[in-house]
Amino acid sequence: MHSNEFEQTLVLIKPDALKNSLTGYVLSQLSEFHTGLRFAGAKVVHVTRMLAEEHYAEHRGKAFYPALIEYIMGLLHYPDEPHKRRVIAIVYQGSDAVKKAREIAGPTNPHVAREQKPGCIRSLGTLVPLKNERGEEIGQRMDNLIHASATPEEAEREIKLWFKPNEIPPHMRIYPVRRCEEHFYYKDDQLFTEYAPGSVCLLAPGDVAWATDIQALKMILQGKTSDVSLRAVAAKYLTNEMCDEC
Ligand code: 3AN
Repeated sequence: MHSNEFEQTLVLIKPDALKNSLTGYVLSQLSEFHTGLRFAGAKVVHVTRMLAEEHYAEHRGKAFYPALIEYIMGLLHYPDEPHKRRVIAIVYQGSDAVKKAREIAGPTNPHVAREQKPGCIRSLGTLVPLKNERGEEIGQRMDNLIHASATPEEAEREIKLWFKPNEIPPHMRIYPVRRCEEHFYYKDDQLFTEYAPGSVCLLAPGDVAWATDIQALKMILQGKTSDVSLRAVAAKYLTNEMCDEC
């Protein structure tokens, strides 16, 4: 089968990996020498609740969801040190990028990872019991050190959620972009075309944006339903702007 040397995937080095000083190890495991994958984008992100909830939207409603959100936001590993709450977000590019990063990450559950794939990154992770108010165990939190997109479709959704086009070099961008022709402001889950006090300018004329984001914003303005939610577009523009729980 013909492989796509421009395939991309999103890897997140999560707060437990940072706390355990495993960043260098993870980068080394994923290095071009070992995987053939190249960096297409990289940044340090203070994860807002909005970004966390959009990233893990598929898990909304599950017992472990609240802990999962607090985990990726760094609230669990750095409860009293907001300045240390961050993840490193990386876009890797190369043939079979999604599959290769998933293989190096290993199974989701660190115990399973240790049994089935000793040596994979997640085999160094840990499980933490989750309890309800009565102290009864209701599940487990999986502190598994890194995230790696599950499929090329998920990779596209996640890369567009975490990265603006101008954070990826033009020749490495694989999703269509468009130059914005109007202003889009955001405040309290609402979209405006003119500045409203307290609003944040997401996009201005001349800015380069993901084509699907511009399309979504236009549909939202027209009151239509869009595949990409307003929060999914806004989250990356609010990243490293202000923190909601500092
Ligand atoms: P993966 O990260 O391997 O793609 P997903 O997308 O199913 O796995 O789950 C995202 C994250 O949610 C996992 N990395 C893990 O931290 C957490 N998670 C998934 N399933 C469970 C579960 N059954 N119990 C606790 N946490 C879970």
